[in-house]
Amino acid sequence: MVITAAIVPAPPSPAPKGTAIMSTERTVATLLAEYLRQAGVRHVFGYPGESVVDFMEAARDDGPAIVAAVREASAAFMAEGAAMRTGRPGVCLSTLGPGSTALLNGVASATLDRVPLLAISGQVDSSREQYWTHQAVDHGRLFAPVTKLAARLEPASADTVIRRALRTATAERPGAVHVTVTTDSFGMMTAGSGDGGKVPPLAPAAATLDLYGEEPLRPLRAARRPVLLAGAGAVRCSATAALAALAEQAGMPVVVGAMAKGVLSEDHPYFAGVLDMAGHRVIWDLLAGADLIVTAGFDAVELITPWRITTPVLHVDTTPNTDQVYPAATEIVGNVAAALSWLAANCAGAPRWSPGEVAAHRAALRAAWQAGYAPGRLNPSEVVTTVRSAAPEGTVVTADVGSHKIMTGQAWTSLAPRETLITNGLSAMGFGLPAAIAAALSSPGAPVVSLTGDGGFAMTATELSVAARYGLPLVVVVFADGSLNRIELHQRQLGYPLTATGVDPTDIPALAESLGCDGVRAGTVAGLEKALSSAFSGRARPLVIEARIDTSQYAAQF
Ligand SMILES: Cc1ncc(C[n+]2csc(CCOP(=O)(O)OP(=O)(O)O)c2C)c(N)n1
Ligand SMILES: [Mg+2]
Repeated sequence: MVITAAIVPAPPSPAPKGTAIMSTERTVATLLAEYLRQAGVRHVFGYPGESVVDFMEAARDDGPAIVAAVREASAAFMAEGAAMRTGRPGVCLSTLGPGSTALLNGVASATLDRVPLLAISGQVDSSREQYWTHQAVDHGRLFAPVTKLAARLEPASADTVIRRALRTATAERPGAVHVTVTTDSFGMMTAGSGDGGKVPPLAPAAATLDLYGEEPLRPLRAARRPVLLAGAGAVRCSATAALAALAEQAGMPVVVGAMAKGVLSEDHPYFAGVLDMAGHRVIWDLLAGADLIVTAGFDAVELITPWRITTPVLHVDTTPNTDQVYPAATEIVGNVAAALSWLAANCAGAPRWSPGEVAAHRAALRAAWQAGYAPGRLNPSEVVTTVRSAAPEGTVVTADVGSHKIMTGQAWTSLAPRETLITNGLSAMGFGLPAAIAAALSSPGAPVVSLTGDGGFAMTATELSVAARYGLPLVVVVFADGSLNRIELHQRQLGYPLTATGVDPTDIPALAESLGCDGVRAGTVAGLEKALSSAFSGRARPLVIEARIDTSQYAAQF
């Protein structure tokens, strides 16, 4: 079957700065910097070492700006956060050996979160590379399992390999690419470009659609209780308008994956909640009770619990249903926005669900994520909703990983895509604060909030000095429960004594002050409101709020 109707154009390549032909007189370092500028990359997040000083020098005048993190591990998460926010490739930089091994978590995270990332590491001089041991690690073997491509930049082929790296990182499904560059190579002249040295197209998906399997319209037209399940692929394809159109046209509730929050505004009458976050049983009951699930750029990495339901699935994504987490007799593969527009134009019949029915479902979901509420205490859901109420329109929020993420993923009302940055692929602690710093640098003027557990905060707190260095008016809210709560709950469920799941007491406001930030502590909703009262107006220093929470809601729900 050939689908011809309502093919919308793919979104434009993310903001390359023109397609100028580059001069062929370039060192590897200057060529790399020039390509990154042309690809719209404004920051390279990294940590220096001797092997990369030539690259940093090449970028010094015209950019991209080198942003020094406190450690490489955070730099990689900063690059991931910048890419999530902007849609353009994130870039991180390390030296050889200990620098490159420290990048690993953020690089793996970008691959599993389907975020385009270019990780660059220096290496010992090429004359010693094959035998040297001091600080020498084989980057190809180190990064191969956690990237789409682990390549070497050499003067003779740098031009092609940089284009290959950028295109590979951004092509569906996007992910991380690592390039290793020996110290001497950075300073060598490139062989020149035979084919123009242009940044390749970096658009996420083609405008056309392929159809595999059975005819797609018959099950959609026959369905009486269909539900849409949207994921990060819908964000990458800028499918917001098409998703809303299909939801309204067919009268379908829309469940989203955590990494797609905001792809349908959460005040839309057909918004039906976030999968596998707080209150997850209510969402799974909705999906189990549906007679058809239409996925929209949904990816298996957005699951936390196994897919146990038997509802038929119509798979719509940029890639075929290669994961097979669910069986699907029909796959519409290509640009997700185009596919949804085509379905909206061709789904006949009256709306299947009324807005009132979806509102009743949302009320049940809200009751579920508020379960375990402790009167008179500061509840995790109240931290999320209180910060949300204080945050101006257009606020970007990041969550770290733990119980607070599960609550934030459901209780934070997201109104637009790329405003809520969550990792659900690798789900590594230590993502949230670095991602928030990068988001603030990437979108000057946008309010940015980081919601983090006290464990993840302890891993990355010294990065606050980076936010202070740049005068970022970031608001960091630490869910202080003295616990690695998500793991503590497992120990409790198994009846084990608590082992190694405490978080050592820290005077968080004092720590924040020592790193050039303002710090305050709150233990009630009123106290939190007071702390937030001037948080979003005219500050030039980051603000860190230690929110002393009661964990009864977590214990009741997760
Ligand atoms: C780097 C890393 N190490 C360990 C884990 C396993 N893990 C998942 S949640 C969690 C607890 C997080 O504690 P905290 O940051 O205090 O958040 P809370 O659960 O208390 O909200 C741990 C240890 C992980 N996801 N990432
Ligand atoms: Mg905690």
